[in-house]
Amino acid sequence: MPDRTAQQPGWWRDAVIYQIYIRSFADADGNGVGDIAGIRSRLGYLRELGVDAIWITPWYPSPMADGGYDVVDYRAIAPEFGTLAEAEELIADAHRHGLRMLIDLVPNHTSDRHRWFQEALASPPGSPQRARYVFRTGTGPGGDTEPNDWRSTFGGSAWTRVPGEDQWYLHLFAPEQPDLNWENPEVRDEFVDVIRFWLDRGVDGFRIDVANALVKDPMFPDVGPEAPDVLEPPERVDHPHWDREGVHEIYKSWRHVIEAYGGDRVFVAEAWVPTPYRLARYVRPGELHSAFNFDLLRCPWDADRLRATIDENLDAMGEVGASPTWVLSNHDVTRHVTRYGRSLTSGHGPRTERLEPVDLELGLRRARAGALLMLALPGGAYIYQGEELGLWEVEDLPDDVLQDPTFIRSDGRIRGRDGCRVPMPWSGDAPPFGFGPDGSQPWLPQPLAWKALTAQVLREDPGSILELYRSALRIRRELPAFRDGDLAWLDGPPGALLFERDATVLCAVNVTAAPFRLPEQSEVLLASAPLVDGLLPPGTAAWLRRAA
Ligand code: ISL
Repeated sequence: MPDRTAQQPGWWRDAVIYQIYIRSFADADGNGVGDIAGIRSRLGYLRELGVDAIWITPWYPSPMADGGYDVVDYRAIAPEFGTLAEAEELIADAHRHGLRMLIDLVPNHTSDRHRWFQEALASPPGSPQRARYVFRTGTGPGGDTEPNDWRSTFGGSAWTRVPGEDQWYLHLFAPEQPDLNWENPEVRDEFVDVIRFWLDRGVDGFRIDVANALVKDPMFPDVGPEAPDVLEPPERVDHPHWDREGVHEIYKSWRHVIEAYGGDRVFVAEAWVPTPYRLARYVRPGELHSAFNFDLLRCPWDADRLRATIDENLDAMGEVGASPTWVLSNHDVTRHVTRYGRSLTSGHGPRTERLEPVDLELGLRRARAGALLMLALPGGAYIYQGEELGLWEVEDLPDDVLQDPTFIRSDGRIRGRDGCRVPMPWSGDAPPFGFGPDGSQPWLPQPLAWKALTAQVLREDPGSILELYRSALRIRRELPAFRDGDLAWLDGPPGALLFERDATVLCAVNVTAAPFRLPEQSEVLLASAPLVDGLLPPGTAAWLRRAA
């Protein structure tokens, strides 16, 4: 077995990082969207929860065509979120609370309102202003047809025509998100400068948005009939615009930039790629520090599939000396309480109109067990805001409040990602549940039933999921067995997962097995649900300690 700790020691290898979707975390000024002041007021909560770091989704000025992933100015803060001075204070505050802080870098595309894109539209074809983006001549008479068959991840063509011209521009996401031309050295220099700008302000690292998209096949060939459906990750290797070899050059150059700053600053890649072995290429020595492994999140609640996913990822990361980074939920996928509450848990989507009924009680039970599984695995983990409260996907949001471009671009066939972005319930009996000041209106309506899931209510219930996360994070911090390292599988009944992290610490998960007896002479450190007659029931996980 490869020695995973052989290279690149560092805090990120086993860190637990909390994802803040800023619009929905805490709204201090009452305008309906979360803000920096709101985050600052909740740092105590995050420290008590026991995470090591936070990652904040884009906070830059943006028309919000895609929740802020359409950036107008990479060196400023959106007025609805605060000011640059407040951002700097937040970084300092986070550090005072012992939390590292990552921010979101969006290098694949800008907003169409970005100065560069406005200049491009105002300049003629072939001009240096246009060369910052990907403009191509249309095909057919008059250039009336798209340059090729590439599809937007949000539905529809990936090309939009410039009015009155035969020129089209590329957008792998919404038309308001034109793709940058990474063949252009000016674009490369600009992002190095942006990275330095934020490192100079003290951030501990960056999450790189669609890290697998920056480089395109220069021949722009058709993708062909297997063009992926809306929001579904591609299956294919050697795709003309996903996961191309050329992206690795960029990340090697960024590694030099960040190393020069010292202080253990890191990059994490967001890259939906077909296999863990493709993902591992992003974290080879000299490239990025970590990369989200979305396989756990795509994996149904099935013991064999979970075990295979875990093994494959440990193996792939081990081959390059990197550490895996586990994720159960984020702002793009159906919350896992809901996924796990469906009999066919097909992973993270799709969010079509025809949804199977959901059993939220079952989903919560499995989500609790899933948390203990994820947090017992070797490597780092991300917690998406609200998963520690057991929030479910809000699937009955009225059409007229939906903002996700996938909803509009799929003609309503896909509900989109708003259901996992509903603002956090903090306290009180009625909306806005402490998300904003009383009387304020959150940008998406919160379910009334969330009054039972506020941080305040759960904090007072020792059996709550919030207390389970807190205990798990405390134990994980205290016991050296949970540090960066390996696992060894032990025999368990079919439908169960049983592994040890060292000779003394074990994790047992009853995925779908009959209740079973835990290994002899072991003491239960933490369980996601009570044992019944000394047996671990289905949908339950436990951490155990035994004498060495
Ligand atoms: O979510 C996916 C699969 O379910 C991916 O295809 C995802 O859309 C893609 O990896 C990019 O996501 C990121 O960039 C988007 C933004 O809308 C997402 O919120 C962000 O996480 C464009 O910037």
